[in-house]
Amino acid sequence: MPDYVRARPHLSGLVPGDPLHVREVGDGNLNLVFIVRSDPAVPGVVLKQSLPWVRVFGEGWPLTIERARHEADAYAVYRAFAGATNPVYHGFDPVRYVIAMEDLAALRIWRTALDDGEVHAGAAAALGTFVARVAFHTSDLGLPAQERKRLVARTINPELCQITEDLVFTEPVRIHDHNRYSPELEGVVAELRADGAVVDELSRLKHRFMTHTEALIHGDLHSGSVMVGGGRTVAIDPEFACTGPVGFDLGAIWANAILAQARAVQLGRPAGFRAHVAAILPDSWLAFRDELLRLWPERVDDSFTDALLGDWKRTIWHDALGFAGAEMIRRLVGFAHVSDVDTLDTAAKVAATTAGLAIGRRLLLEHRTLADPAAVRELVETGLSEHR
Ligand code: SR1
Ligand code: MG
Repeated sequence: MPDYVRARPHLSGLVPGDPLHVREVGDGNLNLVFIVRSDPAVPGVVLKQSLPWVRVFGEGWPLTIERARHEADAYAVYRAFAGATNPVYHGFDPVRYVIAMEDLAALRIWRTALDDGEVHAGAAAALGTFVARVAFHTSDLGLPAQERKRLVARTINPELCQITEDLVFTEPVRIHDHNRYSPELEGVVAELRADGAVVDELSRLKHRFMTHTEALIHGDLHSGSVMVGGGRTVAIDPEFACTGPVGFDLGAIWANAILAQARAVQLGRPAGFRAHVAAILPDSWLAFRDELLRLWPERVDDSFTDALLGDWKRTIWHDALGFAGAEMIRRLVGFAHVSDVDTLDTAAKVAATTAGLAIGRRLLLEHRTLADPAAVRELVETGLSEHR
C-alpha cells in the first residue's frame, strides 16, 4: 500500500513523510477500506477497494468490482452541488478499482453515534438538503435532456440494483437462506410472509424502484452510510447509486431512524435523545422540501410547471414512506441487519423487532394515505408503545 501511494503523486502529496501507516477499517458488508497516514494522529487519505465478492459472505457470493466505479462516479457527480456533504474525492484508479477520498478522521458513523446516544443536531436537515440537491441536479429538472439521458445510461448499475431488488423487496417475505432472526420471532415472521397485502405492496414498490429513474440516487442512504462530527454530515458509500426513485433515499434515512428510535425505547434513553431521533424524519423532510422549492426556479426546462412540482413532492413523500417500510422489514429479518437492534439483549431485540415489523408493515400498507410527518409520528409511537 505505501508503494501504491508513493507511485501516485496526487495521493503521495496528501501524506508527506515516511513511514506510511496503513490501517484496514472496512466494517461494511462489501469492501476493503484503508486509512493511510504519515502521522497516525493527522488525517491522511482513505483508499477504498472493491473485491470480486461480498466481503462479509466471502467468495461464495461473487460481486462485480464495477461497484467501485459507480461509487467514484457518484462522488464525482455529487461534488458539483453537495458541498461538504460529499467527502473530498481524490480520484479513481480504473485498473485496481481503488477510490481515493478524504480521511474523515474527526467524524464517526452516524449509526454508531446514535447507538451510543449521541445527538448530532443538523444531520437530518443536511441529509434532506443533500437528497433534494441530488433530486434536482441529477434529474430532468437540473440537467438538459440529452445530458441527463447520457447520465442515466452511464450509471446503470445492474448487479448492485439486483442486490437491492432481492434483499429489500423479495427475500424478506420468502423462506430464504439469507434471512435470519431470533427463533422467538418465527411466528411473527411467518405471519408477515403469509400477509398478502404486505407481499403485494413490496411487489409494487420493487417495480417502482426498478422503473422510476428519477435521479441518480445514493441507493443505500442508511445511517451506516453517513458520517457525522464537528457539525458536519457526510454521505459516504454510494456504490449502490443508480437512477431510481428519490423517495428510496429518504425512505432509507427514515427506516433506520425509526430503528434507532426502537433501540432508544428499549434502552430507556433520556427523553431529549428520543425526541432527537424522532425528529430525524420531519427535519429531513422539511429540509428536503425547502431545498427543492429553493432550487425549482433554476430548472432547465420552463415547460415544467408548478403543478408538476406539487405532484412530484407528494409522490416522493408517499414513495419514501413505502420504501421506509420495506427497508425496516429487511433490516430486521433479512440478510443485512443493523447494530441498533442486533446489539440489544435477546428480550429487547425481540421487542424492538416486533415493534419494527409492525411499524414497517403499516408504512407499507398506509404509505399512500399518510398525510404528513405528524401522522407518521403517531403511527411510529403507537407501534413502539404497543411492543415495549
Ligand atoms: C450483500 S450487500 C448487503 C447490504 O449491504 C449494503 O450496505 C446494502 O444495504 C446491501 O443491501
Ligand atoms: Mg455500504
